[in-house]
Amino acid sequence: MKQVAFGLVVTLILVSCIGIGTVSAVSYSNKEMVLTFDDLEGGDAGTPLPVGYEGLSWDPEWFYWDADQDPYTPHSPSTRISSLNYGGWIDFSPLPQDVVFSGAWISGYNLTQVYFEGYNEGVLVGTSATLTPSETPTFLDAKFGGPVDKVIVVNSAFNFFCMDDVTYIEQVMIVDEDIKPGEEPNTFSRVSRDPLPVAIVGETELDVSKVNMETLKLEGIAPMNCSLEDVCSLEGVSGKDGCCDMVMKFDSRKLAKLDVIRHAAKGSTVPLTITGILADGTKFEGTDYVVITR
Ligand SMILES: [Ca+2]
Ligand SMILES: [Ca+2]
Ligand SMILES: [Ca+2]
Repeated sequence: MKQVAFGLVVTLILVSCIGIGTVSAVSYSNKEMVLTFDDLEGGDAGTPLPVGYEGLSWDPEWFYWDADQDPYTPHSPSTRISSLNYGGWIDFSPLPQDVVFSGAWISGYNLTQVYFEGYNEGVLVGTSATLTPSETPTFLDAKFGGPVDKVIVVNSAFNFFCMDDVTYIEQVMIVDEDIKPGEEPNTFSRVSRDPLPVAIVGETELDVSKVNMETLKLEGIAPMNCSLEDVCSLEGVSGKDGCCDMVMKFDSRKLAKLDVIRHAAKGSTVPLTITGILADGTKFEGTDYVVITR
């Protein structure tokens, strides 16, 4: 991600001063997360959701399954969740910030009624409308009116409902990614065997030693290796600036197989996004671009 620094231009009689403010690439962006559960296969009423699924804490009563079963229609095929205990809770407090809980898709028998309660620090923030399920999934909009750290799904019957595509808004840190640190433009040859170096630019607001290296992915591909070195600075400038950078090397042959690169025309520009998580749980991402030369 490249951000433009705006200089303040002051003209005083014949003297012009250009003041450059402190430049930071770190900002935060609201990102909608949709938990589809579709990475979980199989399952039945005896299969609990994995502990810590998607970094959250879940009522151990939640179970998942992917087999067809009317009227428990998944909103995203094929996996959805349910519980045999009058609903269940989702605890967002493992995340570094509170979330805005949007809602989830509900289906099932019209023998029950479902609503959400949202809590923050144990205090009720809001209660959704009440939904009577049918075999057609319906979005139950939480409309809590404020951020929450816990949601309770209240179900009036022991069972008879399922839930899918749990949707919430989480803050994601936007960092400065520099493919081929200090170089511009970033050329990429699809026949190259040389590893592609990529840096996350360290700065006063981003201590890259706090990056959990095991979580780093460039378009879903893990680096071959990573190291902490001072090689570049913000705005793609080469050389040391006193702030350590996270420097990774990626297998160019794996990158060349990505659809976005494989299908790109020669000479076109392709965004490659780096994602990862800091030690405190903060999710981050950054985007830089390569120009396809071959
Ligand atoms: Ca699903
Ligand atoms: Ca570069
Ligand atoms: Ca640096």
